[in-house]
Amino acid sequence: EDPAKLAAFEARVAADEFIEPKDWMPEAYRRTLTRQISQHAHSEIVGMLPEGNWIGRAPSLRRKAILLAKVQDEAGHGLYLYSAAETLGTSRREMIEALHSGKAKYSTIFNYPTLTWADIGAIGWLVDGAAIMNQVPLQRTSYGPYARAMVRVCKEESFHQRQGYEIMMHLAAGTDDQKRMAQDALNRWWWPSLMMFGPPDADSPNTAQSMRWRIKRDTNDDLRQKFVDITVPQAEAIGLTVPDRDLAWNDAKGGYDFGAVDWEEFYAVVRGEGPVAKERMKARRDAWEQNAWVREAAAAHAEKRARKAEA
Ligand code: FAQ
Repeated sequence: EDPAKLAAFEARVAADEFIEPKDWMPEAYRRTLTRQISQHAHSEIVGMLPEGNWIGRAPSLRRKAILLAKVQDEAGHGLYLYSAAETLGTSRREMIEALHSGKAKYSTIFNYPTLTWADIGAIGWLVDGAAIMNQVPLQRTSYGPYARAMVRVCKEESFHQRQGYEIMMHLAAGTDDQKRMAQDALNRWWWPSLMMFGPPDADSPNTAQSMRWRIKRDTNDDLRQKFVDITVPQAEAIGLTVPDRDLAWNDAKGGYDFGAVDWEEFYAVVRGEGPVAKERMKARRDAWEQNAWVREAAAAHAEKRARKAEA
């Protein structure tokens, strides 16, 4: 790679300028962005499954309408992100094939089952809460199309987080059974939510370069700490207990100390061994195959219109 071009690129990144699709960029920058954005897109789409599982069983019409809108928002996020990734030169079809063949990753969090209605509250509160913590700084990521996609995504995620917390608030203030259900959901989703931020900085192969190129604006551990600091008081406010005996406020650092995340579990889930990983991938592959007719019809329609325009 041309050292002068590389130096000019790095100077632009250092000056917080956005890099745009037709600008020169190092191949490794293109590669890591394609990896991160496509993984992010896959997470949005696979992330529709655990909640989609409850649309038909939501406890009221109002809850059903809200959940339906939220799950549709996630599809929209996936589409903006696939579009942003396509500007780097990989087609959507290639990205989807990489997901279906197991080559591309998606967030570990979506490999856990949604057992009760409280899980829908916990996902909005904790999973969307963690997603916002990670995505607000990505509005200033160095790649223009990714940064701009994040603006709208963050606005929607913020609504998702509040609707989840509101479900938890109602359950926690309800009957003993409802409160137990809310606490059980928090117990099961807490640790997997902390894993969403990725491995500890010391074991994160991509962080150092991604921070230099301003693809990432904060490290995995910094975002995890911020998430704990914001979320623990939210649990306390509704009378729920975070399932961590080592959790303690640390005055000196102005944040909570918290227990060790089970990284063995994280790596097992990354390897595809999560509790419902097989079901998730089967649902994605089935949807792709069963809806092939929609893609074919859209392509035939586009071709017909193009022919008409020519004539
Ligand atoms: N799951 O070197 P690092 C949502 C992989 S939010 C699976 O630290 P990096 C909204 C990582 O890819 C969820 N794999 O990597 C929603 C790498 O492997 P590779 C999605 C993980 O990229 C809510 C290896 O481990 N959000 O969907 C995970 O610098 C509710 C080493 O890790 C995003 O994707 C994990 N948790 O940092 C939807 C945000 N963590 O690729 C529906 C954008 C790490 O080298 C319902 N992404 N790995 O083979 C990011 O900010 C970063 O990519 C990180 C990972 C922070 C996730």
